[in-house]
Amino acid sequence: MNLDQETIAKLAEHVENAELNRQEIVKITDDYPDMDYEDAYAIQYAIRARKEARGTRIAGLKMGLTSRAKMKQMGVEQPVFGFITDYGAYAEGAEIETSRFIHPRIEAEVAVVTKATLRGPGCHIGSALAAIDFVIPAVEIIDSRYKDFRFDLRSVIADNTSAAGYVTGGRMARPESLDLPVLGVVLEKNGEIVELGAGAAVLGHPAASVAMLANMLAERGEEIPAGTFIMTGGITAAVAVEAGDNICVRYQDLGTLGFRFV
Ligand code: 0L1
Ligand code: MG
Repeated sequence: MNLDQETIAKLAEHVENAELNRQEIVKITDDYPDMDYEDAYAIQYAIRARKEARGTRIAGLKMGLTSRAKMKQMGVEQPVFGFITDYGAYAEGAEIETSRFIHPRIEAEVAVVTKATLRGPGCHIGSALAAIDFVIPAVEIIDSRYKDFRFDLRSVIADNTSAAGYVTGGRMARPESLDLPVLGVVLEKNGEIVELGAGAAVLGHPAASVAMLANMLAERGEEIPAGTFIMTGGITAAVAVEAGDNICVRYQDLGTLGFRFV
């Protein structure tokens, strides 16, 4: 680590305030070029602690930058993880206040809920599938706190991987009833198809993303407890949204998830 605890706490407050006040900031590596990955996760965990101290419940975990295309674009080989909150949750049919965000984008994903503890290292698709209770459609709302969504990997980790909200709905299914890599997704905005994808966009298999999360947490001496809700990562590219947009996401075998921004 290159930053001291006082700086970590100061940056956590700075980035969290940007979220709470919907005010964009410049990426923090501009002022702290020596910030390393450990510092970045320390800032993310400090933001999480600030929220928990105010009574926010951590509703689950998320993986980000899980598609090869997005990793290549960022010039990185490693996906990232973050947390999601109780106040970020929306149900199918929701009217989502666009003013809660700075410049929101949505990504079609699948989420899973686990039924057994998952502990790395050495966690693989098989162990992840055995630990998944069910799969459910989920659309992530990302909202980088950085100006124009311009950041580097360390800055985005500190900013809780742009996590801002998530909409769940559709139909749950047991993982063994699905062929997750070829599970098709169609994302429509205002009646027009804007993105298409299949589960394999997520590290080849969404369960591989769950396994990777367990292995990344193991490096910190942590595990994924049973009953954890996990957003596995974007199947489609992120789509910018604004007030008035109607979103409909069709999932093969898992129903349809609709909501709108007001
Ligand atoms: O969930 C994601 O894949 C987003 C990770 C952070 C990068 C971004 O804001 O696009
Ligand atoms: Mg995502």
